[in-house]
Amino acid sequence: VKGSNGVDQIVLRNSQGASAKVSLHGGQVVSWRNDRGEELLFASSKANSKASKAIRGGIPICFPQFGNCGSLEQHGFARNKIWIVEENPPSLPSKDSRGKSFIDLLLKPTEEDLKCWPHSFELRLRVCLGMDGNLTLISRVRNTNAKPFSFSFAYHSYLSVSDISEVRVEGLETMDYLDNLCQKERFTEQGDAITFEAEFERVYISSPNCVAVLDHERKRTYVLKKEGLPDVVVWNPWEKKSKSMADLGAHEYRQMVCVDGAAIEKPVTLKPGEEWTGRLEIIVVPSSFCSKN
Ligand code: TA6
Repeated sequence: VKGSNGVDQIVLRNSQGASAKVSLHGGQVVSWRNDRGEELLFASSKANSKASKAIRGGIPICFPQFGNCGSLEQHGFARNKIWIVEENPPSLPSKDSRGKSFIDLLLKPTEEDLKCWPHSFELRLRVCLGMDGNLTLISRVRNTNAKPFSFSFAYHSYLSVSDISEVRVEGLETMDYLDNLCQKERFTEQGDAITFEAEFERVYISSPNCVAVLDHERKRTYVLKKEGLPDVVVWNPWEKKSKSMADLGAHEYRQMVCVDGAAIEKPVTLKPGEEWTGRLEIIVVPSSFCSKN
């Protein structure tokens, strides 16, 4: 199908009626619906889908840089490029394909890209929709260069929530984090779940491989399971920052929370020929809001 920006999108479906939509623009998952057709990812009503920038929402791929800590544009260039469908990618473990509906996308740098980031690479993304409606993203970065290079990576996942004040994030208790709102100063999370009362932007480092995002009102929990992604970014812009974002409705910050599987604090370094894999599986479970366990 064609996206509103005129770029092709691939629709994955499973036999239960769940679906996911992936745009060749940025290799971005732009929609993920459960078997009742409910949208599980946030999509801004003001997403400026014509511009070359990422659509506000879904799961933009931040590569080879996260944020603006580097010489490239914010969150790197991968999310602003047109990817291609790869028919026969190098094989992946069968757990990432058996019984699933999936698509393989590939991004390689153009001569232009090599001028601003002089490292040749292959970035492969497999998006899988399981029989159970779970969404799995597997990214592989291969160094096809003659020299080592380092990069940061994040699945910038905009989860759809009923209201941010009803959301808790569990699994990051006692973890160290860098607070991006105060010059990335390092703190340690106190012992309880994360809740939201104001702008929030933290990078939890060396975090556990399983994080839960509980939405009280919808009795829904997103469980994020990750491999190769040691860090977790948790972000909500809140009201003031939202007003400065042209492609986000003034009050839409209340319907979203970003919880990103990422590799940021310690960038990944690849020698020539080496390959890195970052795998994120998001499972949605009905949750009676069992606060502690
Ligand atoms: O994840 C947090 C963050 O770095 C925020 O600072 C905010 O900039 C957000 O990402 C979205 O970035 P974008 O370039 O998509 O507007």
